[in-house]
Amino acid sequence: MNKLNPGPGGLHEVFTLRDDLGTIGVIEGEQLLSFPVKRVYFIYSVAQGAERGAHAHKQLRQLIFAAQGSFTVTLDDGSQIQDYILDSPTKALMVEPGNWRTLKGFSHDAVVMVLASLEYDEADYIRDYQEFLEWRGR
Ligand code: T46
Repeated sequence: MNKLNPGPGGLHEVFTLRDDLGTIGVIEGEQLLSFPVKRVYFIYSVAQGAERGAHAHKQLRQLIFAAQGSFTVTLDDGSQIQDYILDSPTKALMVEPGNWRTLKGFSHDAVVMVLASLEYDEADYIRDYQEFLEWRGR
């Protein structure tokens, strides 16, 4: 994978092999999988117009990509806000801890794939924006 844009998160190009039989995308190596994957989850059948996320994580690192369809991830580190359009399985977004994230603009067929560094733990979430800003020391 190659890093395309550094920022509050980071968009990476997924190594992609195409031939007459189809396409294989490969996520491997320590550059992106710099954490042991403890959980894989996926989100699909998203209601039209829905916005997901609206929280931050204290420890969790995640690699997010669109296995199918498209959506936009907005990352806010408390001072900088950046939109990332995930519209191809050839792109993957690394989301570091301490970023308020929102996901919106889902296509009807969107499948969000997430590789996560930790198992699910509600205690790792910050779901209040003011609390997030205080936690970031803003
Ligand atoms: C992120 C985006 C892409 C579980 O029980 N286990 C899990 O692994 C997850 C992810 C969720 N849940 C439960 C917790 C809540 O009761 O499912 C419900 C919705 O979860 P959450 O608010 O986390 O869903 P999203 O789609 O708003 O956010 C999730 C991740 O939390 C977030 O880090 O980047 O997906």
